[in-house]
Amino acid sequence: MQNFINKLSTALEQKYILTQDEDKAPYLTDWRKRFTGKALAVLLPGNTADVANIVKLCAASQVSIVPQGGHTGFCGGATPDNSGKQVILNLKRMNQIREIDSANQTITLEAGCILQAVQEKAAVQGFLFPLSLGAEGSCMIGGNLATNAGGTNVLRYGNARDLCLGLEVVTAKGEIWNGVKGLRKDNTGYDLRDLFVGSEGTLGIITAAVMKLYPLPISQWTTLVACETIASSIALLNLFQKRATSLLTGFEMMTQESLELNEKHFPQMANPLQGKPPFTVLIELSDHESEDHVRQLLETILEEAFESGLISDAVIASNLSQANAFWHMREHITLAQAEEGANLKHDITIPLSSLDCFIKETDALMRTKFPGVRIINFGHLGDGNLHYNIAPPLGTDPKTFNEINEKPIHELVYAQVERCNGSISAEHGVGQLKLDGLRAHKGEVAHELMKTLKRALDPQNILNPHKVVSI
Ligand code: FAD
Ligand code: 2HG
Ligand code: ZN
Repeated sequence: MQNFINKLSTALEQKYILTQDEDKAPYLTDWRKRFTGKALAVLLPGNTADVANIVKLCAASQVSIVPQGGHTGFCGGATPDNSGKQVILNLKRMNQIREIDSANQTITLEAGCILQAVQEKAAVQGFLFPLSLGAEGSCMIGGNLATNAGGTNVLRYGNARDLCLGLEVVTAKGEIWNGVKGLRKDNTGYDLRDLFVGSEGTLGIITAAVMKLYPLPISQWTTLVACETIASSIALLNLFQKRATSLLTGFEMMTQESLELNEKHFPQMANPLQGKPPFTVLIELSDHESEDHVRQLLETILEEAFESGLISDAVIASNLSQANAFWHMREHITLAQAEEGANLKHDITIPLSSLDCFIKETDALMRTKFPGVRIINFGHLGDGNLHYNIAPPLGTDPKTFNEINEKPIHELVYAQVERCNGSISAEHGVGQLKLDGLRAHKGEVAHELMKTLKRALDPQNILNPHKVVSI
């Protein structure tokens, strides 16, 4: 292996080849501290040619590569295995914005750009880069594309895939595919871009992308409302979709149990709504016309919702800092869960028409079979995407509880997801966490097709092996 490390120094300056334990350590464990691995080396390429040269060397020596961005993913996709024979290819040095094309409303950027930096850069030029998620201060565009990240604006602007127009990718052979085009129409055969988006580093290494930009809205209004049932939350969503149409940019749901956990760890984030409603919904409208226009629209819809009994209370944010506080309350649930200790995550989508039934049935089954568990259910209701997370009963050691109950709890939730024709991964991907689950969920034909693609694009199986599909 020393021979291989020596060869690497022909492709990359020595200081960007990390082989000492203390240098590698920050790259070996994911954000959630759920996965840890070992690595032969951590490589920090500075440009696409570096990546291509590294891949060629790895291919020649049969060394497998784990691509890595901010390492904030929830499924262990960016964590190496325990063999100590894989290299981590972290793209953080590739953080240049190549171009903002105002007429085309696109941004061309390298994979290592931090999401928040991209949003800020776009805003300075008067544009909205709509991808937005809790990890935006550390996740990277390459990771967002590789996981097809979702977040809080999908309802209006779509997920990472919908925002992507073109890609630059280094293939498993170390060739560079230049698909850096900002075209909204391009029907030239198979869509290679769509193949790499969401492939979690198993088919190619994304080095750059062309992404869509939108005009910055001139006004945004945020409100928190109280709903007694999930059915009324969905009816409320449909009302907003009908009355506000494309002005509706956020529709998030938090159960009382989720907010209680939040308040336990972040008392400053108490729910401003009265009476601890079973479901708190955060709604955001964005407008390009005027403050008054959107404010009046919001008030009219809320009045209608009160009159028809869909909501029992509402608080409209009176300024930006209050709006931010509402969003922080929503985004801190993940952090509150991390503070509380290990928990079991389920990132699922259910058709909105089956969501009421899913929650009622699954809650009842969960509470009967696993008495005392806390159901930390929240998520992007506008997308039918629930984070149906399970925290162990109070007073139980999370590690011991999860060791015994992880498998049957996942089985219960995923059986319910199947019954409702939903998905076991809405936005977080598959990685190593859901490798087995995917095989069962996807169906044999689809799973075989995925393996065929993997074999065709990476016949040596050197790109992130045993993530997403095993061949
Ligand atoms: P990493 O974790 O480094 O990698 C993720 C996967 O992509 C791995 O399989 C890796 O091998 C691969 N990969 C990384 N870079 C490349 C590349 N350049 N080329 C090829 N493959 C690559 N996700 C959501 O979808 N919605 C949310 O609302 C959301 N909220 C979050 C909130 C918090 C607090 C946290 C910690 C995470 C959240 N996530 C969310 C999950 C995570 O942030 C996303 O999955 C994000 O897109 C991962 O980006 P990353 O740069 O950290 O990728
Ligand atoms: C969110 O929507 C993220 O906040 C995290 O996707 C979800 O913590 C989770 O399970
Ligand atoms: Zn989410």
